[in-house]
Amino acid sequence: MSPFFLETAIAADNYVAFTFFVGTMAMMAASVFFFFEVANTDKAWRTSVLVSGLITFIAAVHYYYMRGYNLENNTSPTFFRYVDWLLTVPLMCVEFYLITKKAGATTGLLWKLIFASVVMLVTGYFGETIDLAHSWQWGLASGIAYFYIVYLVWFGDVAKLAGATSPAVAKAVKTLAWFVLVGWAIYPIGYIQGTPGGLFGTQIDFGLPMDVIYNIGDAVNKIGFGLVIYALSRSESK
Ligand SMILES: *C/C=C(C)/C=C/C=C(C)/C=C/C1=C(C)CCCC1(C)C
Repeated sequence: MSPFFLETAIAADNYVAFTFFVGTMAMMAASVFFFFEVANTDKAWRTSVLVSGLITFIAAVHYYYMRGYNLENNTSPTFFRYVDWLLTVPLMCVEFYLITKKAGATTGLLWKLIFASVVMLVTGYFGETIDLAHSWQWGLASGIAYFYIVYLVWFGDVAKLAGATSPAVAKAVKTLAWFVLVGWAIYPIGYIQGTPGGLFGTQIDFGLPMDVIYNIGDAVNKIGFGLVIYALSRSESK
């Protein structure tokens, strides 16, 4: 496969491939936006906006690859999907850390978030590829790690620290907490669609291919999450 050109046309009815294509473009556009806006951001918020751009940029590179992979093989690019998540989800944890740091967030909190997200993703990967026979058990383990993150951002240290900062930070953390609770819940739906045991012991057909569900999740969560950080950086800048 040629790495640089769209070598095969996307068939008009191949909407899985189309969502990879649109995803690539959206991630690229978002990255350009965040990178350029760093220069218009107050010093204190530049790193946060930069990290938003890194998240969508890493995703753009993976989406470009996954688009070609899916077009050529007509299968899910699961390995690269998880490589992307393993890089971008910990960076989202860094975002939570950066915006609550002024209220005293410690690197201990950062590592808790990163550790939970790695457990969530590695167990999900096992259930989706290596040990399909036990996909619901792996999914359950992944779900427990997920709910631990939900707990931290809704009721744990992240929530407590956010309450001790400016009203704008508290509001942004609340919005990001909704992303984690609702936006991230799109992914288990993809998992239930795409694995034999799902999360409840059986596969359920939601009528959308797993990759479309995951691609929607990524667009909502990576770009949306970044825009919340961007909006916060605006409201806190003069
Ligand atoms: C940019 C990518 C993001 C925000 C990916 C997030 C992924 C998840 C929250 C995945 C969660 C899963 C479960 C909670 C259970 C089933 C297995 C997973 C890995 C799909």
